[in-house]
Amino acid sequence: LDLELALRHALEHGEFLLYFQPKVNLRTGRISGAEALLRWNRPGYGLVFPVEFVPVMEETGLIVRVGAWVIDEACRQIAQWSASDVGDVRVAVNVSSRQFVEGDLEGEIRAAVSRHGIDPTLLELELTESALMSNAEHTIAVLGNLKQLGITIAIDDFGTGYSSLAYLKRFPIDKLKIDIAFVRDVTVNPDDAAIALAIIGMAHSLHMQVIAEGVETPAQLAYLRRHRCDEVQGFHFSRPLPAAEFGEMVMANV
Ligand code: G
Ligand code: G
Ligand code: MN
Ligand code: NA
Repeated sequence: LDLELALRHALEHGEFLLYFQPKVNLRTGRISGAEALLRWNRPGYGLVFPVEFVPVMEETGLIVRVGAWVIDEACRQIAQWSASDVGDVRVAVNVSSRQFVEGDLEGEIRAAVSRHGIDPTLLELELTESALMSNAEHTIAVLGNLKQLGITIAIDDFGTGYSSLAYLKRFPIDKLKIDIAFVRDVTVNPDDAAIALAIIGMAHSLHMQVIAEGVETPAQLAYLRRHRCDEVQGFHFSRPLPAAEFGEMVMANV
């Protein structure tokens, strides 16, 4: 309860901020965008990570309002970078299941895109399988409208949720994000390798892109590149960074 109050206070007093972790295009070797990751600069505690507070926000429903703030803040940052020497950066935002089901995602995105005057193709959403599976008609309608706007739709933690592969055919999905659980041992565990390769092959056959998360070693990177994974993200390249540091990394990454 104390934590819930503190989180409401945090939203009203601007204690949340976004960090940005680079995504790298394996064909060009260049930074292709970033995942925005929520942080809480809690007075007296320092920087608090999502694992400590996102579950509470999910339980209390506060994630719906904080999620709207994340979208607005991501668009504000995209606009700031576009107007600077950093240039256009595609930013992926995590959307929780409750935010997708209970919130007005489409309305919030339209409002944020127009408020900050950004190109909507610079915005990407990372949705989990569970968010999409709760109401198929709602999912089809919302994703269809977002896609028309030019938003990229990615499935986060792919392969770890409860879902049906049929939804890949029914929903307008652009990208699958291979969960870290299959990436960690991809070069040493044949089962993980088989799953990762199956995801890459299926994604490409369905004309979707594929990104691997949690890439930490040169061996994982080489394996994923050899097997035509499109993008990678992970500590091998960079931890999540404050916006200013991410901008410098982009400018250095000619
Ligand atoms: O940043 P970190 O690696 O600690 O993130 C841990 C988890 O928190 C990830 O699963 C990530 O999806 C989730 N998370 C981070 N930022 C957000 C956010 O803005 N909204 C939601 N719903 N989840 C987030
Ligand atoms: O579930 P989601 O994909 O949103 O999770 C993102 C989380 O993964 C963040 O907490 C981020 O810090 C973490 N992360 C990013 N890269 C790596 C990595 O290379 N290794 C590990 N162990 N975690 C990572
Ligand atoms: Mn994510
Ligand atoms: Na993940």
